[in-house]
Amino acid sequence: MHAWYSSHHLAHHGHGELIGGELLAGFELPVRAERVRDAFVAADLGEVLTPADAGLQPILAVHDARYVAFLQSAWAEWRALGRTHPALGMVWHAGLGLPREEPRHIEGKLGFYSIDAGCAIVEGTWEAAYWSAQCAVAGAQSLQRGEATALAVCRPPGHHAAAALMGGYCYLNNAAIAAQMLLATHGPRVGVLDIDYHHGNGTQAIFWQRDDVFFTSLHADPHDDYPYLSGHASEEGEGAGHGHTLNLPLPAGTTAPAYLAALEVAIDATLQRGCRAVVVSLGVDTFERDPISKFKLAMPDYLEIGRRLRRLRAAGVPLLFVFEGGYATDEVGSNAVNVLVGLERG
Ligand code: Q9C
Ligand code: ZN
Repeated sequence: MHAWYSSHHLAHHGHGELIGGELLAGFELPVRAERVRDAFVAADLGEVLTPADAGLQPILAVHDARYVAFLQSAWAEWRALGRTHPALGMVWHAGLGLPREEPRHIEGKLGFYSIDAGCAIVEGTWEAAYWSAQCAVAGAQSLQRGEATALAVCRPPGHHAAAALMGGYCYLNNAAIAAQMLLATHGPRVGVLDIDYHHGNGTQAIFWQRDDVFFTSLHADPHDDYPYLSGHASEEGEGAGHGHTLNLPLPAGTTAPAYLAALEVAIDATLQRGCRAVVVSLGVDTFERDPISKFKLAMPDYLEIGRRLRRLRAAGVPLLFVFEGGYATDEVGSNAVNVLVGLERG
């Protein structure tokens, strides 16, 4: 198996995060991706490769061109106001239900293209987000060449980003970009299995009205945790997409037995929908010592998650793992890579 990693992610750094109304040091740190890469090497699972530049096309197959242009120019527009600190929006549509028109002012644009204040933009944000997406693209190409498994060490993460919205540390939806690519070779249907602690609201939104991508997600009950506004079991997709979204919210304090039971439900549903390739949004913020989460998975549980995923492999379904959340920096690498170890070695 190959892991796709780009050091460009290091350019996205130096921003804080609004936590409970205070601007504090953020949790989404460069060391996270370094740890995942290091753990992949230490586990001797395969080679770490640097993605080629596949350009904007695979990104634009998922994201609006105006949004992508905003991401590319946001820092320069912010700097033009004389500001050198990270850019952060303060104004949101918040469901007024009124027509949307792109503002000219960067402060307006930051809000226009955000679901929350979780996405500061610094000088290197576009560079990092672009290459994070290229890791996912290269991972999808691994599967397209016939490989059974690949890992995209994406940073920044992606599953909270929608077609024209950033949020929750995410700018480009790496998993959605890969799933969209895989449709060309593994259609008519591919799956996205999101096991990050938080609901993959951006991915859900992107495929909400579509029947070619089956989205299923295990996450904290949104009544009690971020992203609060989506991820309920009642959300099943709309129009042609009805029945192609499956949310499995779980309560605070969830441990392995309930978690693995929900994972089996998600795997069953993915097989039942006839998905011929699956993108796993691999967040390990379900860990008991994660600083922002309330599930209680222990280190060996990640091996077991991988073992359970063998059922997809046995059905001939290739798997692309796309790194999402996970903020316990000492264990994030082992936890993410243990999923792959459980899958490969049982
Ligand atoms: N007290 C990902 O894991 N802040 N994003 C939540 C809860 C935002 C998480 C604060 C968390 C975003 C990719
Ligand atoms: Zn998360």
